[in-house]
This record gives sequence, structure tokens and C-alpha cells, in this order.
Amino acid sequence: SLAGLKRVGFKMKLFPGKEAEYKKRHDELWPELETLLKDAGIHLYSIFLDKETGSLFGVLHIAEPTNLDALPQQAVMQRWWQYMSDIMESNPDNSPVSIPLEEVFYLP
Ligand code: RM4
Repeated sequence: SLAGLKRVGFKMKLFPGKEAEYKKRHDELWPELETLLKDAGIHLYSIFLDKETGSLFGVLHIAEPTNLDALPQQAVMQRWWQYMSDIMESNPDNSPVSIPLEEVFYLP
């Protein structure tokens, strides 16, 4: 059930011309990364692309959002971010530049 889960929304930025590659890499998401995200308690994780601007809008559902704080230290997460850093805006530590968004509407 989704009752009690919080929504977490954020945006990231894709480099121009990398739309197909970004989709392909996520279609082929590493099983060990899927396990990591699900073990963190993430449900219903979507990423939407605005093809006009390259903005990526992520939204996920999780009971305890602070569980997300442990993900950046995980080796699989770091490998994935390094792998992705050639096609999306990233920080010096390879994590994606990720801007938190405020939920202003929710219709359960
Ligand atoms: C994205 C980005 C996010 C990750 C997803 C699965 O490209 O790396 O941090 O959660 O992939």
C-alpha cells in the first residue's frame, strides 16, 4: 500500500543528445543497483525527461526519506554515478547534480 509513504521529488540535468543513451542505460539498470534501491525502501521510482531542456524529473516513494542518505556511500551507487557522469551534469564526486523539489500537489 502507498499509504504512509512519502514522495521525494528532484531534478537532474541530461547533456544534449544523450536522450537515447540515458534511456538505454536505465532499461538495462544493473540488477545490483535495483536491489540497492529497493533495499533502501524505494517504491515506484520514475524519472521523466523534458526533451526541450534536458531536465530530468525524478519522483520516488519511500516510508523513511532519511534512508536515502546512506545511498551515496554505497560502492554500487558510486560505480553507477561514475558510469552516468559522461551523460549528465555531475558533481566533482560523480554524484548527479540533483535539485530537491517541493511537493505542491498530491492526489492519492
Ligand atoms: C540516474 C541517477 C540517479 C539514480 C538513477 C537510477 O541516472 O544516477 O541518481 O538514482 O539513475
